[in-house]
Amino acid sequence: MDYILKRCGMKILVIEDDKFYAKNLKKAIEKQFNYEITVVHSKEELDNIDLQNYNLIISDIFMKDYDETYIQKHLIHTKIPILLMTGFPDKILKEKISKLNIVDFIVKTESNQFTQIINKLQILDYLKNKSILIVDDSRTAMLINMKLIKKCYPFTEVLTAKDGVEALEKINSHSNIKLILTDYEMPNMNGMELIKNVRKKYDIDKIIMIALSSVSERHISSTLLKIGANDFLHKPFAEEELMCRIDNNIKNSILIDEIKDMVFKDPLTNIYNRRYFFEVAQKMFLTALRENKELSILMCDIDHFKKINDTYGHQTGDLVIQKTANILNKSVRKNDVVSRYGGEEFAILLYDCPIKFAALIAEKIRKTIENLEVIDDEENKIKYTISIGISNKGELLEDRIKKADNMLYKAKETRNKVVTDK
Ligand code: GH3
Ligand code: MG
Ligand code: MG
Ligand code: MG
Repeated sequence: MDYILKRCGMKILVIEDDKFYAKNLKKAIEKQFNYEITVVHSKEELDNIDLQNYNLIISDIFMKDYDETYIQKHLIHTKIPILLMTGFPDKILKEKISKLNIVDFIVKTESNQFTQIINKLQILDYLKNKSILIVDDSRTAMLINMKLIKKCYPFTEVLTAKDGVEALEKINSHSNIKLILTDYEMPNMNGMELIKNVRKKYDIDKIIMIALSSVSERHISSTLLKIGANDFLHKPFAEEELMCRIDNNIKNSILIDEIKDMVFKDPLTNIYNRRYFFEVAQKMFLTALRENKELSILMCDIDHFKKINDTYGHQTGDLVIQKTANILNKSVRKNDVVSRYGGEEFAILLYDCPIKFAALIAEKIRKTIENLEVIDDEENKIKYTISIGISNKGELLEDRIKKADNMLYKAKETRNKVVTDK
């Protein structure tokens, strides 16, 4: 799927004679995505369109003023991926349009209206910066699956391995693999062992594994599912069935990500919330003890924040909280955790960070905020400061948080200050 989503700014052409349906479809897509949608309702309009300007075509197969042969003739030379909307994609229809670059059929029913299209667009968007790994010892099977995947999905990379051993190597050296299609019977390491090994490190929502096998013993499929395959397909299967399984599993992943964001992220700042802080802090604390690493905790609180609210209003207060969250996020490493602990309070976990470095980071944050000027909607220029307490001591996580909090309390004696637990 070379064209789709790769160019910046996604442009979609919708070919649909039902004006009411097209208008609502355009609205539904625009509500979710920042895509540019063009709708054509008739042959004349379509004749005047340069298809090369689009990344994706969503087309109805039957239109009032022409039959599918027109669509077929018009779209046959384009390499732009097509999502074809039909009432029922039967074999005869599929044969007729087999030369078109159709990447999926959208089955229109009264109940699903646009959900199928929106889901499909979500899935394609989600996969554009992820990779897939196909594991099979049969070169023929591998090539067939590769061709299908490359045609129908916008993965950044399509990786391959001829057995479980090679697959594990690829997984270790590529961090963005989201989906693995694996054969069962392979030399060196079979699909069962591969799944077991992958699951030691990656949960079923991190890497999706779909097992494919022609073994006749039916109990194999249930065992594969029980040890951690997300799905199973018996060979031979229809290409579209594989695509449905992929789509369903990716959709689940998207939903899980959304739920996690809702549970663990603060909507105002989009950084993690207090719940996530405790969830991760406990794990990090134990890992640090086990691996003999230092874990520093920073408690930060904006000074005289109430005054900002009282002087400029709540909205400006919110803006100051957002800016602060941004600065905190930018001041730490990728694996550190910044969370909104309360109203204008933030807690930061610095993993493998001795207290001396933690103090330097805190001081940098304090200075950045001291030198910052936040400008609100009414052009008010707001100056403010932050106080920070740090600790890396305490046998229990709760003790360490309490100690950092005590240091913050001390910093508040003067404000605009960093106090370290020495
Ligand atoms: P100190 O220097 O001692 O920390 O004083 P302060 O005014 O910053 O602290 P105080 O705890 O007295 O007041 C915090 C205020 O933050 C009170 C609350 O109304 C406000 N606040 C809490 N959450 C939000 C929020 O999400 N948005 C806005 N705008 N204000 C909030
Ligand atoms: Mg095999
Ligand atoms: Mg405060
Ligand atoms: Mg406070």
